[in-house]
Amino acid sequence: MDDIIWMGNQPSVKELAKEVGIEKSYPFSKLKDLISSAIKAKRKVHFNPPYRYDNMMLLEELTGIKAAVTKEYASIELINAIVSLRSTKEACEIEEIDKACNIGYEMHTTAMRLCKPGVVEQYIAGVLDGIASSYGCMVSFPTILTQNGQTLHNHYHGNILDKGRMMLTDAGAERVSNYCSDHTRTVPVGGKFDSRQKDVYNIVLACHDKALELAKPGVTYMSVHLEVCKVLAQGLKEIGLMKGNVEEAVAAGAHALFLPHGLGHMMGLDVHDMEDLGQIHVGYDDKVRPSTQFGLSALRMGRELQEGFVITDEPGCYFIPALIDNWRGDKMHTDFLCYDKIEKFKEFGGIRIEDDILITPNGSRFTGEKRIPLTVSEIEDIMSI
Ligand SMILES: [Mn+2]
Repeated sequence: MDDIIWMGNQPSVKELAKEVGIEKSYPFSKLKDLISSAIKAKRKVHFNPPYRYDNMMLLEELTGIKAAVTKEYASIELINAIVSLRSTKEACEIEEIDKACNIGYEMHTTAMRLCKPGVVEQYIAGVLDGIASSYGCMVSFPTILTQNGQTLHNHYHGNILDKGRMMLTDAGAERVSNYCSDHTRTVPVGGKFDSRQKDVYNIVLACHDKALELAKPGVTYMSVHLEVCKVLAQGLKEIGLMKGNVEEAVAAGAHALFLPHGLGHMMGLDVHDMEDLGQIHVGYDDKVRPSTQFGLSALRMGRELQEGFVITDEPGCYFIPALIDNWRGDKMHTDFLCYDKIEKFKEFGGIRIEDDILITPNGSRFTGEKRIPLTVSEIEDIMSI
């Protein structure tokens, strides 16, 4: 009665269980006895790696395994089974992702229209939260919206937008079903790219297009990432920031000064889908193993693509002053990096472009009905309205 008074009629646990297809219920109070007898009978008890402290403590109570080490006893068989179920999206899941992307479209196009000199970042970030809420959703992760896009996960929204800077917005919507969208756009404050911004932007756009061209079933995302890095190095060579042989530069990891993260990750029921189960089980397998090289080691998704995967395509180009100083001081990759020229880009910031793509039988397609303005002219057009 108390629940009804304060919150209205609530579904019973039994009703909730039925909704997800559980026919036979078992009282929670008996769970410990059930597990104890299974352990006594030397049966393996399978559980996921817990990431919430209350679940760690509950697992300690149920299994006798100390909370501090429950993760180490998580079941690899169960993790692999869940990853294989969730990696390939069904039609009803794709429909939810498409709907989340449609809300993402409205969030990003609104951010572009509001991006004017003198506006405080937090105002725009707040409007984006409100758009998600107005569709009964929430944001799929704390919005990244900043004119300091060179900091990859910048959640500080206190700057006043300055003419001459660019605003990077990495944001998405999460539906009640928990399916997400995750897009990034980088736009010039005030609506016009200057020539240097246009040059770097078009290099990142070429990287983004390269991934779309290559992503299809049977291709590893690691190989797509590396091809994208070559497009980046080639473009930076053409504007005088890199030099030497592009293949060798990428093999050495010199381009990672500008792109210290990976091309993308699985996306779906969570924005970094299934990574709470351990990224290694989601993005890698026996054939494709993670690299330890700076930059490539941050690639979350390296394994072979299959039809039905939803992944992000999110290359970027960043000028991180502390990293530039650090590498220059250590004389890192001096055969490939033109530090005198790079020095002049220290105030540039960073650019990232991100779309969510569905792997189809022969290639890939964007998720969502409409593509968020992407090219220099598309962005300048929408920002001039
Ligand atoms: Mn992302």
